[in-house]
Amino acid sequence: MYLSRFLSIHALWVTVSSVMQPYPLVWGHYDVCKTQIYTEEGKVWDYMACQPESTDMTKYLKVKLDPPDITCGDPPETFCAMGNPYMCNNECDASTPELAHPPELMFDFEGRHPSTFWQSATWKEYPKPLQVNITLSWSKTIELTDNIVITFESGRPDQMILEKSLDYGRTWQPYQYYATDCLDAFHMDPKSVKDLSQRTVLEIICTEEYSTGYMTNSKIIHFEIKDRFAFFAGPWLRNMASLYGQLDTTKKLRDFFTVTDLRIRLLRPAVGEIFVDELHLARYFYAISDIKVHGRCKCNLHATVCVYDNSKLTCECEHNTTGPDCGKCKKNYQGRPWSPGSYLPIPKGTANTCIPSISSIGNPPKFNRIWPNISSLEVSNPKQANVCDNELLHCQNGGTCHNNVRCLCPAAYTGILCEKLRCEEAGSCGSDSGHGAPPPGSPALLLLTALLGTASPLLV
Ligand SMILES: [Ca+2]
Repeated sequence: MYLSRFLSIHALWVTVSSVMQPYPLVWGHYDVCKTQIYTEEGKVWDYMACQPESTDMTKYLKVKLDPPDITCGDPPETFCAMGNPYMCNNECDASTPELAHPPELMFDFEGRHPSTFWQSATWKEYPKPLQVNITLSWSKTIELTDNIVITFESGRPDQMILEKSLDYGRTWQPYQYYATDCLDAFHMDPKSVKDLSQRTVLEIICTEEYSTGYMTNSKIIHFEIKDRFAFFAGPWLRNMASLYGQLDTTKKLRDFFTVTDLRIRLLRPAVGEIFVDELHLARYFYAISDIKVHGRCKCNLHATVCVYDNSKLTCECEHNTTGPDCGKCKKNYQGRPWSPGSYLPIPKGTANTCIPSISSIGNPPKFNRIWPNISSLEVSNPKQANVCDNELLHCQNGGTCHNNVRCLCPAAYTGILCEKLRCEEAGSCGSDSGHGAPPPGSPALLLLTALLGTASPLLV
């Protein structure tokens, strides 16, 4: 039944798409962009952002440890139970599969008992710090869509930093600090993600929530993606349109959830007491049984498919775009500057399809330069005369904010924030709309709205 429903939706969508033929540049390839979602009705297509499905990204990463020989078992060694220094009958031996704890055991299927885990050598060189960097690399920009979850087999570390890179590991920036005592470890006041707000959502915090040593039963550390989404989409993430609207217009927010690499810097193992027990250093080590990273290939809203071929992730770009992230227009399709597609569904969003180059279409594309009435804005916002910014005043429909004083609109749009269709102003929508979206009340749009919103009886 679900399949037939899907086919019905798809057949109707094809019909809708054909009705929309007068709007080829905006709509032309946008209808290929759909994602599968699970609803009470089963699995259906959701025609929203043009992006690959979110998935378990640990299947596609490469892991690197630094120092490279930090994994236990070479030479074999005995370690003690964390809570009991006299229980030292555990053995790590890299040459015996049953006693080895290599890094790949952080990413294997969990669910069996006992769990499988990577383990470091013990802190036998104390007081020299026992520090390990675990680097996860995708060689591709990805967007995180769910919490990063690290499950420790031993106690959670006293000090740890989660870092990210956006340039394949050349430069790094902190994502979150974790410590039993943030002030002592990092000179930062402890905070929880729940202390943040829409305005401060990008703040890098130090949290003490997950660093309570080995005395607690919980072995899990989170990097909270969903709590950050919730500042825009509500506590149950029901208002995703609001989040998508923010992502469309705020590059910093998009970049925040984007990474090419992650690095877990383990700086001090769980000690559990104020002093390290120097007589039993085999109690102190790191062990991680599982790391979860959920996300999707970043294709700049120009692809629904990301392929893994030759150990490499690549977007299958639509909309006449190209590059590993669909980050530029194809040759001969540079008729207007490249821009990402939009997260927001049609009609608010646009595919921002790359159009044929000037030489092949005759007329150069024009961007409207809007010079808004600054003084009138100053009245409502005396401290800040911004017409647009990346926080609250967003240029719409693919417009870009220039120096906070004007929106540069795509050719089909006008208005201070590019909110109006140019053809609407001219009263010519429908007659010559090669560069525009259909007017809000057009039959095509009404049919689409009915289809996706309220027409469920049609699909039974
Ligand atoms: Ca495991």
